[in-house]
Amino acid sequence: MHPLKKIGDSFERIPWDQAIDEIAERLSAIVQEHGPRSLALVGGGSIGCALQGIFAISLLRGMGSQYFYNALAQELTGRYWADGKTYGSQTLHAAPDLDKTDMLLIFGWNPMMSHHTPQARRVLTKFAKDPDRLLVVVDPRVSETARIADIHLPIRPGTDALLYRAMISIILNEGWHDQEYIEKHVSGFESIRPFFADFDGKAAIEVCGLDYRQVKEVCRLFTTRTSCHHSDLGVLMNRHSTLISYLETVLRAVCGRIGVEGGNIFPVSLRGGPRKRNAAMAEQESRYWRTVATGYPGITRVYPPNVMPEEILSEHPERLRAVIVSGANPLRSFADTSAYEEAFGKLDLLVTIEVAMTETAALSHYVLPAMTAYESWDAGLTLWAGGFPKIFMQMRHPVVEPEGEQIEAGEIYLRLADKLGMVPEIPETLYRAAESEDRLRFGAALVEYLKANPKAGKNMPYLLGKTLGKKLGSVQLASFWGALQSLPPSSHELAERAGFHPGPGLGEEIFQTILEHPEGIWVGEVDTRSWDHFQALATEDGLIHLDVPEMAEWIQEIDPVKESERLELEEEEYPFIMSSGRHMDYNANTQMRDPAWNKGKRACTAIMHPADAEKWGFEDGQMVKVITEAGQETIELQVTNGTRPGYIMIPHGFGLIFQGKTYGANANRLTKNTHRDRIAGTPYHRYIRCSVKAA
Ligand SMILES: Nc1nc2c(c(=O)[nH]1)N[C@H]1C(S)=C(S)[C@@H](COP(=O)(O)OP(=O)(O)OC[C@H]3O[C@@H](n4cnc5c(=O)[nH]c(N)nc54)[C@H](O)[C@@H]3O)O[C@H]1N2
Ligand SMILES: Nc1nc2c(c(=O)[nH]1)N[C@H]1C(S)=C(S)[C@@H](COP(=O)(O)OP(=O)(O)OC[C@H]3O[C@@H](n4cnc5c(=O)[nH]c(N)nc54)[C@H](O)[C@@H]3O)O[C@H]1N2
Ligand SMILES: [Mo]
Repeated sequence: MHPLKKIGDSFERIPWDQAIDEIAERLSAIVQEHGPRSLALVGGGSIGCALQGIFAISLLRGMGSQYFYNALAQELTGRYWADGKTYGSQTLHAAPDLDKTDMLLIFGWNPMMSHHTPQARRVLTKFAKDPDRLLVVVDPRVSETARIADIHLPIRPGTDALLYRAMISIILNEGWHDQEYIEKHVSGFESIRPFFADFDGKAAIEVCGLDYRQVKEVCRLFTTRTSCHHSDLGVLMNRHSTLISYLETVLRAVCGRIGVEGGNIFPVSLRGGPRKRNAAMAEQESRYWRTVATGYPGITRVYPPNVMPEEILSEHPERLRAVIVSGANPLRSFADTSAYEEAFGKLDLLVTIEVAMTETAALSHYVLPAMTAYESWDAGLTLWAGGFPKIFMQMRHPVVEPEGEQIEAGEIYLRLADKLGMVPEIPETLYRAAESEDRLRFGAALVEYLKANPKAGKNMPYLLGKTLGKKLGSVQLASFWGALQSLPPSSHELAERAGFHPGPGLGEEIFQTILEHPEGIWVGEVDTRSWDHFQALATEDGLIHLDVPEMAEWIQEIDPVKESERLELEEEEYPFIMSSGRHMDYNANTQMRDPAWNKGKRACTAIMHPADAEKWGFEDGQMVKVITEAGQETIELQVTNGTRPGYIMIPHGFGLIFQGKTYGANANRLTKNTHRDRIAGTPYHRYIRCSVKAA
């Protein structure tokens, strides 16, 4: 509820001004002495609370640093990398067209529990019940989504790369691919074809523990129906993650399923417009940094949390020394808690902006209290995520007053930036215009000011925060208004179809309407009659590029003999495979801190198959010790056929300390931060070798 400063071993309450002054002073001293590479930002917004992000990143960049670490690089950056190579932009992602498809093929995705698509349970249940539609789930266990599927392929954990290579090879060998589509929309097909021509698909599918005829039938269905495909953490947080993302694009492309109705389509956002030629392939340009000790690039300019402990503990002169954390809890969310504890202990400055006294906050030099999602104007992914054909937008209103001195996270960054001298001089006229009831007048004054001071545009969020933010009572809301004033021309047509009036007043009209509708609005619509999905591609030639040299060597490693050798090698020391991060009704990342939420539930258990329990002599309800390369944790055992033999699952988001007491096991005491993807640095949380002993 109040800014806190660590003095000795405990925290003392200090006034806001003192906190801002001291932090600004220490930040600038560290950057002056060790260079901007010594500073990193972590998080920059939590799920559902994204508006502070633009302020946080502006502060980081204003200090000259590029080191933005975020959970996206715990899951999606490998896929973004592959999208960049094949579609020409790391921000173009093809989503399943659930409305129009009649077959959905899923790998490693459990939306019945993760709700990772709007109205997941309703949409998926309806889909599964429809006799004309087919749901196929590839998952090692009978997941809640596999349970309602028409076909379930119970794949051996960690072997999806083999299965994808086998499926593509079956499709090409049978001649089931879409030659006409390939000729029209794909480049590099002939050069990658040999990777699949002589591949022993039968042997591969055997290693995957699947039935060859059934897989072949799924291939036939996928190539003959109006099909689409989706995958998620089960493969993203697994062996060969980035390669798998690439193979998925190959599979969809050779089957002609990208950019077609009922296939995988590109959602459209008001901000992006239909064609977003985005050259954000930062890792290829020398002006974008790599991490100094581990040499990882920022994909979509996001760096992988997995390397942060090494970046702090390194002897490199430009190693990380100061970290600002906001809307994230690295000490529980990021892999390898022990490595993080050691690393964060070595920082010269750790500042955490939070709504709770988290494990990360407890280690910090300063803790700054942010308003929660209930106290401030904020929005999540629904703000700019886009849709197809209808585009949704929502801004949440504050519904309660904070009881302490909390302010918006965006404002905390603004105050720091101001103290650090990053906010341009603002003339009285602009302040006065902001006070007027007529926002159009403010808009005109702003345009005048920017004409005279073109460089000030760089600090837009701060400029808006300090002027309009005062009038609106929210710097975050002011920054959103600003973003709506600079919509690209393409957005006007989209918005017109949702009943808005194109022209200079559009941004203001949308802003007003959103304020009047806290439940969200349809803000735009794509005209599907004239819409060409291939307009969205950002490659120079407008084709999907399958020839990706970085993938060539990696694909050839995916061979049934080599893969089964690798898989068996580890089995002796660590007989179990663990999935660290089971999603269920009782967790939401690390956000459920008060154990009262899960009172009377078996919320934090390790689930094990009855056959394993019998083999190892375990009983339901007993405490067990799970041991990995990284460490060990004690957890309650739950025996259930929700998992498969040899495969245990534990949830993440537990092991949280609430009022001095720890509840449940910390999944990330068991994950090793070096166990990561070679390109993206993302963790293998769905494939961790472990042993289980009675505690
Ligand atoms: N209840 C709840 N919902 C959440 C969250 C939460 O903490 N709790 N977190 C949210 C967040 S941040 C995210 S990113 C999403 C993620 O949501 P999802 O991507 O749906 O992730 P998971 O729930 O991990 O589901 C992954 C599935 O992959 C399967 N799997 C494991 N290993 C393999 C494998 O080797 N191959 C294949 N093919 N499948 C495998 C698992 O059995 C599991 O059923 O969930 C969001 N929703
Ligand atoms: N072992 C293992 N670890 C995992 C995963 C896994 O499957 N297994 N999943 C990973 C995934 S997919 C993700 S996305 C990450 C997520 O991990 P993080 O990025 O750490 O995010 P969260 O746990 O969602 O929330 C972090 C913090 O945000 C704070 N918070 C909530 N609202 C606000 C707000 O309005 N303002 C501010 N400033 N703070 C707020 C909460 O108090 C919480 O401490 O975890 C990853 N960690
Ligand atoms: Mo996530």
